Amino acid sequence: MFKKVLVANRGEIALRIIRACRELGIATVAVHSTADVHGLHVRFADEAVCIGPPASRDSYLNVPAVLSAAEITGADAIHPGYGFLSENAEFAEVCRSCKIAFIGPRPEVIRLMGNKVRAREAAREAGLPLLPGSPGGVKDAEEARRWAQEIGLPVILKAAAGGGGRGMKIVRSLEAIPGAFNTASAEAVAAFGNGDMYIERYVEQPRHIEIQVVADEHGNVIHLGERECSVQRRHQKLIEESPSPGVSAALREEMGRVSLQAMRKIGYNSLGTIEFLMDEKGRFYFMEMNTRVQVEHPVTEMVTGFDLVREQIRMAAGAPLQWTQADVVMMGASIECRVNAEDPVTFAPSPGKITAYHAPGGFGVRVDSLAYENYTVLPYYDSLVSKLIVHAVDRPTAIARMQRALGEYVVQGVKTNIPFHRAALADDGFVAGDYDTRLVERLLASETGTRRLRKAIEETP
Ligand code: MV4
Repeated sequence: MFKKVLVANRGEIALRIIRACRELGIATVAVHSTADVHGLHVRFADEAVCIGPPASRDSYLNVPAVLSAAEITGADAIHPGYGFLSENAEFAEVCRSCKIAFIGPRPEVIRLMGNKVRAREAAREAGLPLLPGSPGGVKDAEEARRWAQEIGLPVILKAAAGGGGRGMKIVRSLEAIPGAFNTASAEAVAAFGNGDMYIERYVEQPRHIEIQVVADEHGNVIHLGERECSVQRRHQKLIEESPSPGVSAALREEMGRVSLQAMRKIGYNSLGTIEFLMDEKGRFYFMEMNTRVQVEHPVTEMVTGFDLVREQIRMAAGAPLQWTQADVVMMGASIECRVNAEDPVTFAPSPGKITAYHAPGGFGVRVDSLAYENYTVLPYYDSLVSKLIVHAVDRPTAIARMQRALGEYVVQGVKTNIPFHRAALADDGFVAGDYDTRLVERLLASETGTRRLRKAIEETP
């Protein structure tokens, strides 16, 4: 097992990783920017190294600074968390050449999944269902137009280097293809330095459902069911749950089966998530693969009892998985609300000092948070203050428990989206489990939704 792990991240996920290391008897090193000296990860780690000024590119994304911190402290592994360097294949390669273990899959796999055209090809070869689309990239607007005619409208143009919703254009008429292709490709060049595009049939009103997979270096592969991630705004997830109310036991079995088969074909060995789009008929299609631990991993942990971060670390050290697929039983229902320091109506970030703080607790409540009273939410990083996670015997009980926990939560001094969560959990579609990726938009456009939101804002201390 590793002796010392450097945690190349901040906030709640850095704490999550430090906690897992402590339980495994592994020493920890925090790295932090000058702005993060008062961060809980700095206090909770055994050692801390300042790696640069506040801006992420100068600190948490600064590869030489992170590696120097690992060398100086004698860390034998680096956990990248999510975001930052977590899906940077070059970083994983440099770790390898420095003989420091990167806690994640091999750099080649990170690179493969980072290129959405190559990931799509790999997924097809591995037997995952795909939407009709170009087998490789489309090199120009004319080729895109030919594919659109073949596939049928509407179509979506996506950047090979994109992901997470960046560099996409929906096209509903053939005439609109050249303009859309050229704009999207130019945007992709500006954003990622790569203008390669591909094209697929566009699914209206999809659900976003992802399968958690776990694969060790000894050929053992299991899946831990799905997470429903359709409650999102501008590609920022707000509420996630497991199991998905839109996935039957038979569908879960099928999605799990094809996911395991694909992971074996790819030779994957770490934690991973396969993202699928699901249409209104319950058909599912490969979208992307994430090679990191995800923000929403706790809902899977709560329903399966499987400690994802612990196992991710153990597997990176070469330990065999101690679970077989038969050990995976999904029990009850879990929901996560991402509590952000932001305006509940406009979603504008609201950094500043938390002047009063009381986190909820009680049966079935978990809070993964960076916050404490007098902590200052910084403007340099994402606005996630806490993940409030509940687990209950069934979905209606989980919703009631989440409403109860949100009602206990006191965060003063900054605005939070707690009122938004209260309104979303009361939404008829959400309660019925009958919703898709338009839920947030629909809620904010509806009379009932905005009335609930206003009322929740009034009732929030
Ligand atoms: C799509 C799609 C519909 N059809 N692809 C958004 C994130 C990126 N990973 C891909 N995304 C989408 N791809 C096809 N062929 C709709 C989306 C999409 C979406 C997906 C998941 C969650 C929220 C979303 C919101 C808008 C669009």
